[in-house]
Amino acid sequence: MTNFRRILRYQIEDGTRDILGKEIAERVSKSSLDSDIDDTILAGIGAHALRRYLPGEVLHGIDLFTDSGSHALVVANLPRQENLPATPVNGFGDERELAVTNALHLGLIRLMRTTPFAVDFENDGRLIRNVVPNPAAAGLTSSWGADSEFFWHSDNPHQPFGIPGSDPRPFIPQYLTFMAMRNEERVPTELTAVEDVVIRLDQETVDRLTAPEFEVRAPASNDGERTQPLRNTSVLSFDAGGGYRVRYDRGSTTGLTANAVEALDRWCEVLQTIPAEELVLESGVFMAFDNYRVLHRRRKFVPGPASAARWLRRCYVA
Ligand SMILES: O=C(O)CCC(=O)C(=O)O
Ligand SMILES: [Fe+2]
Repeated sequence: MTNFRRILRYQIEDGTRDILGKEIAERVSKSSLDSDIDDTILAGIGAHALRRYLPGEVLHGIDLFTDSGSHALVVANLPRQENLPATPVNGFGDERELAVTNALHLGLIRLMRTTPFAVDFENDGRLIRNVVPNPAAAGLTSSWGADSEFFWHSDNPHQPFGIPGSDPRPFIPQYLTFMAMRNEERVPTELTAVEDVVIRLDQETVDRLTAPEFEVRAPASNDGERTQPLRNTSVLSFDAGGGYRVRYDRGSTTGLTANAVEALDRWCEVLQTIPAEELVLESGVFMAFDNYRVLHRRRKFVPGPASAARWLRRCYVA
Protein backbone atom coordinates (compact mmCIF):
# COMPACT_ATOMS: atom_id res chain seq x y z
CA MET A 1 0.00 0.00 0.00
CA THR A 2 0.97 3.64 -0.45
CA ASN A 3 3.46 5.15 1.90
CA PHE A 4 3.33 8.92 2.21
CA ARG A 5 6.04 9.19 4.83
CA ARG A 6 9.01 11.26 3.66
CA ILE A 7 12.16 11.46 5.75
CA LEU A 8 15.23 13.50 4.80
CA ARG A 9 18.40 11.79 6.00
CA TYR A 10 22.00 12.89 6.15
CA GLN A 11 25.07 11.13 7.48
CA ILE A 12 28.07 13.26 8.40
CA GLU A 13 31.52 11.91 7.47
CA ASP A 14 33.86 11.04 10.35
CA GLY A 15 36.45 13.67 9.38
CA THR A 16 33.85 16.44 9.26
CA ARG A 17 32.33 15.27 12.55
CA ASP A 18 35.71 15.42 14.28
CA ILE A 19 36.67 18.88 13.07
CA LEU A 20 33.20 20.23 13.89
CA GLY A 21 33.36 18.76 17.40
CA LYS A 22 36.81 20.23 17.99
CA GLU A 23 35.77 23.70 16.83
CA ILE A 24 32.62 23.81 18.98
CA ALA A 25 34.38 22.40 22.06
CA GLU A 26 36.99 25.13 21.71
CA ARG A 27 34.42 27.93 21.32
CA VAL A 28 32.29 26.92 24.31
CA SER A 29 35.27 26.31 26.59
CA LYS A 30 35.85 30.02 27.19
CA SER A 31 32.78 30.59 29.35
CA SER A 32 30.02 28.84 31.23
CA LEU A 33 26.96 28.48 29.01
CA ASP A 34 23.50 27.42 30.14
CA SER A 35 20.75 26.46 27.67
CA ASP A 36 18.09 28.44 29.55
CA ILE A 37 20.11 31.66 29.89
CA ASP A 38 22.56 31.57 27.00
CA ASP A 39 20.47 29.88 24.30
CA THR A 40 21.09 32.61 21.72
CA ILE A 41 24.85 32.55 22.26
CA LEU A 42 24.93 28.73 22.05
CA ALA A 43 22.88 28.81 18.83
CA GLY A 44 25.28 31.34 17.33
CA ILE A 45 28.33 29.24 18.16
CA GLY A 46 26.74 26.06 16.82
CA ALA A 47 25.34 27.62 13.64
CA HIS A 48 28.67 29.27 12.81
CA ALA A 49 30.61 26.00 13.07
CA LEU A 50 27.94 23.99 11.25
CA ARG A 51 27.89 26.50 8.37
CA ARG A 52 31.64 26.37 8.14
CA TYR A 53 32.07 22.58 8.05
CA LEU A 54 28.90 20.81 6.88
CA PRO A 55 28.74 20.06 3.15
CA GLY A 56 26.58 22.46 1.11
CA GLU A 57 24.08 19.74 0.28
CA VAL A 58 23.42 19.02 3.98
CA LEU A 59 23.13 22.73 4.84
CA HIS A 60 20.70 23.19 1.98
CA GLY A 61 18.56 20.23 3.11
CA ILE A 62 18.36 21.55 6.68
CA ASP A 63 17.60 25.07 5.46
CA LEU A 64 14.72 23.92 3.27
CA PHE A 65 13.33 21.22 5.56
CA THR A 66 10.34 23.17 6.92
CA ASP A 67 9.29 24.14 3.38
CA SER A 68 10.01 20.75 1.84
CA GLY A 69 6.84 18.90 2.79
CA SER A 70 9.01 16.19 4.38
CA HIS A 71 7.72 14.71 7.63
CA ALA A 72 11.06 14.36 9.38
CA LEU A 73 14.75 15.20 9.15
CA VAL A 74 17.59 13.04 10.48
CA VAL A 75 21.24 14.12 10.70
CA ALA A 76 23.47 11.30 11.95
CA ASN A 77 27.09 11.06 13.12
CA LEU A 78 27.28 14.51 14.68
CA PRO A 79 29.99 15.13 17.31
CA ARG A 80 29.31 13.53 20.69
CA GLN A 81 29.70 15.39 23.95
CA GLU A 82 32.97 14.42 25.66
CA ASN A 83 32.83 13.45 29.37
CA LEU A 84 29.10 12.86 29.10
CA PRO A 85 27.53 13.09 32.59
CA ALA A 86 25.27 10.39 34.00
CA THR A 87 21.77 10.27 32.56
CA PRO A 88 19.68 12.76 34.61
CA VAL A 89 16.93 10.24 35.37
CA ASN A 90 15.24 12.64 37.78
CA GLY A 91 14.65 15.06 34.93
CA PHE A 92 17.27 17.77 35.21
CA GLY A 93 21.06 18.02 35.31
CA ASP A 94 23.68 20.74 35.00
CA GLU A 95 23.09 22.27 31.56
CA ARG A 96 26.56 23.86 31.59
CA GLU A 97 28.12 20.41 31.24
CA LEU A 98 26.30 19.97 27.92
CA ALA A 99 27.46 23.08 26.10
CA VAL A 100 28.76 21.19 23.03
CA THR A 101 25.48 19.29 22.65
CA ASN A 102 23.44 22.46 23.22
CA ALA A 103 25.47 24.46 20.69
CA LEU A 104 24.86 21.73 18.10
CA HIS A 105 21.17 21.33 18.97
CA LEU A 106 20.38 25.06 19.04
CA GLY A 107 22.65 25.67 16.03
CA LEU A 108 20.74 23.11 13.97
CA ILE A 109 17.44 24.69 15.07
CA ARG A 110 18.74 28.03 13.83
CA LEU A 111 19.82 26.49 10.50
CA MET A 112 16.24 25.17 10.18
CA ARG A 113 15.15 28.82 10.46
CA THR A 114 13.02 28.01 13.49
CA THR A 115 12.80 29.38 17.04
CA PRO A 116 13.21 27.19 20.13
CA PHE A 117 10.75 27.80 22.96
CA ALA A 118 9.77 26.60 26.41
CA VAL A 119 6.28 26.64 27.93
CA ASP A 120 5.60 27.52 31.54
CA PHE A 121 3.14 24.66 32.10
CA GLU A 122 5.61 21.85 31.36
CA ASN A 123 9.17 20.75 32.16
CA ASP A 124 9.50 23.43 34.89
CA GLY A 125 9.57 26.03 32.12
CA ARG A 126 13.01 24.79 30.97
CA LEU A 127 13.95 24.91 27.29
CA ILE A 128 15.27 21.37 26.93
CA ARG A 129 13.38 18.30 28.08
CA ASN A 130 15.52 15.34 29.13
CA VAL A 131 13.56 12.38 27.79
CA VAL A 132 14.65 9.78 30.34
CA PRO A 133 13.13 6.86 32.25
CA ASN A 134 12.27 8.88 35.36
CA PRO A 135 11.27 6.64 38.29
CA ALA A 136 8.77 9.36 39.34
CA ALA A 137 6.85 8.71 36.09
CA ALA A 138 6.45 4.96 36.67
CA GLY A 139 3.14 3.77 35.24
CA LEU A 140 2.53 7.04 33.35
CA THR A 141 2.35 7.39 29.59
CA SER A 142 4.87 10.21 29.44
CA SER A 143 8.17 11.07 27.78
CA TRP A 144 9.57 10.38 31.28
CA GLY A 145 8.02 6.91 31.32
CA ALA A 146 9.40 3.52 30.30
CA ASP A 147 7.24 0.79 31.76
CA SER A 148 4.11 1.60 29.77
CA GLU A 149 3.80 2.13 26.07
CA PHE A 150 3.50 5.75 24.98
CA PHE A 151 0.94 5.06 22.21
CA TRP A 152 0.70 7.09 19.00
CA HIS A 153 0.27 10.77 19.81
CA SER A 154 1.10 14.33 18.92
CA ASP A 155 2.66 16.54 21.63
CA ASN A 156 0.42 19.00 23.49
CA PRO A 157 -2.63 18.34 21.30
CA HIS A 158 -4.92 20.21 23.73
CA GLN A 159 -3.72 23.52 22.28
CA PRO A 160 -4.82 25.25 19.05
CA PHE A 161 -2.72 24.99 15.88
CA GLY A 162 -0.20 27.81 15.54
CA ILE A 163 -0.64 31.01 13.61
CA PRO A 164 2.45 31.66 11.47
CA GLY A 165 4.45 34.63 12.69
CA SER A 166 3.02 34.71 16.22
CA ASP A 167 4.26 33.76 19.69
CA PRO A 168 4.36 29.92 19.48
CA ARG A 169 3.84 29.22 23.19
CA PRO A 170 0.02 29.01 23.39
CA PHE A 171 -0.09 26.63 20.41
CA ILE A 172 0.71 23.02 19.58
CA PRO A 173 4.48 22.94 18.98
CA GLN A 174 4.93 22.59 15.23
CA TYR A 175 8.21 20.72 15.33
CA LEU A 176 9.86 18.49 17.89
CA THR A 177 13.65 18.30 17.72
CA PHE A 178 15.79 15.71 19.47
CA MET A 179 19.48 15.18 20.19
CA ALA A 180 20.23 11.61 21.22
CA MET A 181 22.72 11.19 24.05
CA ARG A 182 22.42 7.49 24.94
CA ASN A 183 20.28 4.67 23.70
CA GLU A 184 22.07 1.45 24.51
CA GLU A 185 18.67 -0.17 24.98
CA ARG A 186 18.12 0.63 21.28
CA VAL A 187 14.53 1.75 21.84
CA PRO A 188 13.11 3.29 18.66
CA THR A 189 11.16 6.51 18.35
CA GLU A 190 8.47 5.57 15.84
CA LEU A 191 6.93 7.98 13.34
CA THR A 192 3.92 7.70 11.09
CA ALA A 193 2.52 10.25 8.62
CA VAL A 194 -1.07 11.42 9.09
CA GLU A 195 -1.74 10.78 5.38
CA ASP A 196 -0.83 7.11 5.88
CA VAL A 197 -3.45 6.81 8.63
CA VAL A 198 -6.15 8.65 6.68
CA ILE A 199 -5.73 6.50 3.57
CA ARG A 200 -6.51 3.40 5.64
CA LEU A 201 -9.81 4.82 6.91
CA ASP A 202 -13.22 4.85 5.24
CA GLN A 203 -14.57 8.25 4.17
CA GLU A 204 -17.29 8.30 6.81
CA THR A 205 -14.76 7.86 9.61
CA VAL A 206 -12.55 10.58 8.13
CA ASP A 207 -15.54 12.96 8.00
CA ARG A 208 -16.41 12.19 11.61
CA LEU A 209 -12.83 12.78 12.72
CA THR A 210 -12.94 16.24 11.09
CA ALA A 211 -16.15 17.17 12.97
CA PRO A 212 -15.74 19.33 16.11
CA GLU A 213 -17.03 16.58 18.39
CA PHE A 214 -14.01 15.74 20.52
CA GLU A 215 -12.46 16.84 23.77
CA VAL A 216 -8.66 16.80 24.13
CA ARG A 217 -7.16 17.20 27.59
CA ALA A 218 -3.59 18.06 28.52
CA PRO A 219 -1.11 15.14 28.66
CA ALA A 220 0.31 13.82 31.94
CA SER A 221 3.54 15.82 31.54
CA ASN A 222 1.65 19.12 31.84
CA ASP A 223 1.14 21.02 35.05
CA GLY A 224 -2.56 20.17 35.42
CA GLU A 225 -3.47 23.37 37.26
CA ARG A 226 -2.38 25.53 34.37
CA THR A 227 -3.87 23.80 31.35
CA GLN A 228 -7.44 23.64 30.07
CA PRO A 229 -8.93 20.93 27.87
CA LEU A 230 -9.89 21.85 24.32
CA ARG A 231 -13.61 21.11 23.82
CA ASN A 232 -15.53 20.76 20.58
CA THR A 233 -12.41 20.27 18.55
CA SER A 234 -11.58 17.75 15.81
CA VAL A 235 -8.87 15.10 15.53
CA LEU A 236 -8.26 15.83 11.85
CA SER A 237 -8.25 19.25 10.22
CA PHE A 238 -6.70 20.96 7.21
CA ASP A 239 -3.72 23.27 6.86
CA ALA A 240 -3.64 26.29 4.56
CA GLY A 241 -2.56 24.12 1.63
CA GLY A 242 -5.43 21.65 2.12
CA GLY A 243 -3.24 18.92 3.67
CA TYR A 244 -4.28 16.96 6.75
CA ARG A 245 -3.07 17.82 10.21
CA VAL A 246 -3.75 15.95 13.40
CA ARG A 247 -4.19 16.38 17.14
CA TYR A 248 -4.32 13.16 19.14
CA ASP A 249 -3.25 11.40 22.29
CA ARG A 250 -5.11 8.21 23.16
CA GLY A 251 -5.03 8.91 26.89
CA SER A 252 -6.52 12.39 26.60
CA THR A 253 -8.81 12.38 23.54
CA THR A 254 -12.52 11.51 23.92
CA GLY A 255 -15.47 11.57 21.57
CA LEU A 256 -18.38 13.75 22.74
CA THR A 257 -20.99 12.14 20.47
CA ALA A 258 -21.77 8.54 19.50
CA ASN A 259 -20.35 9.17 16.00
CA ALA A 260 -17.16 10.61 17.44
CA VAL A 261 -16.69 7.68 19.84
CA GLU A 262 -17.14 5.21 17.00
CA ALA A 263 -14.73 7.10 14.72
CA LEU A 264 -12.13 7.21 17.47
CA ASP A 265 -12.39 3.42 17.95
CA ARG A 266 -11.83 2.89 14.24
CA TRP A 267 -8.92 5.37 14.24
CA CYS A 268 -7.29 3.56 17.14
CA GLU A 269 -7.79 0.19 15.46
CA VAL A 270 -6.03 1.40 12.30
CA LEU A 271 -3.16 2.79 14.40
CA GLN A 272 -2.53 -0.66 15.87
CA THR A 273 -1.19 -1.87 12.51
CA ILE A 274 -0.01 1.35 10.88
CA PRO A 275 3.33 1.16 9.04
CA ALA A 276 5.92 3.19 10.92
CA GLU A 277 9.46 4.40 10.65
CA GLU A 278 11.38 2.99 13.60
CA LEU A 279 14.23 5.37 14.32
CA VAL A 280 16.70 4.17 16.91
CA LEU A 281 18.11 7.54 17.93
CA GLU A 282 21.62 6.78 19.06
CA SER A 283 24.35 9.03 20.33
CA GLY A 284 25.26 11.65 17.71
CA VAL A 285 21.87 11.73 15.99
CA PHE A 286 19.68 14.82 15.55
CA MET A 287 16.06 14.34 14.52
CA ALA A 288 13.22 16.79 13.86
CA PHE A 289 9.64 16.05 12.84
CA ASP A 290 6.47 17.93 12.00
CA ASN A 291 4.16 17.49 14.99
CA TYR A 292 1.18 18.70 12.89
CA ARG A 293 1.54 15.93 10.30
CA VAL A 294 3.24 13.11 12.21
CA LEU A 295 2.19 10.90 15.10
CA HIS A 296 4.93 9.39 17.21
CA ARG A 297 5.18 6.48 19.60
CA ARG A 298 7.61 4.85 22.02
CA ARG A 299 6.91 1.31 23.16
CA LYS A 300 7.54 0.21 26.71
CA PHE A 301 11.08 -0.82 27.53
CA VAL A 302 13.35 -1.93 30.34
CA PRO A 303 15.85 0.86 31.04
CA GLY A 304 19.56 0.09 31.51
CA PRO A 305 21.30 1.04 34.78
CA ALA A 306 20.16 4.57 35.79
CA SER A 307 23.42 6.40 35.07
CA ALA A 308 23.62 4.95 31.55
CA ALA A 309 19.90 4.73 30.77
CA ARG A 310 18.32 5.93 27.53
CA TRP A 311 18.60 9.70 27.21
CA LEU A 312 17.22 11.97 24.49
CA ARG A 313 17.09 15.76 24.63
CA ARG A 314 13.99 17.35 23.17
CA CYS A 315 13.26 20.94 22.26
CA TYR A 316 10.03 22.40 20.84
CA VAL A 317 10.49 24.76 17.93
CA ALA A 318 8.28 26.77 15.61
O1 LIG B 1 10.99 8.50 23.93
C1 LIG B 1 10.75 8.78 22.75
O2 LIG B 1 11.31 8.20 21.81
C2 LIG B 1 9.73 9.84 22.44
C3 LIG B 1 9.07 10.36 23.66
C4 LIG B 1 8.03 11.41 23.34
O3 LIG B 1 6.92 11.10 23.02
C5 LIG B 1 8.41 12.82 23.40
O4 LIG B 1 9.53 13.15 23.82
O5 LIG B 1 7.57 13.66 23.03
FE1 LIG C 1 5.73 12.89 22.54
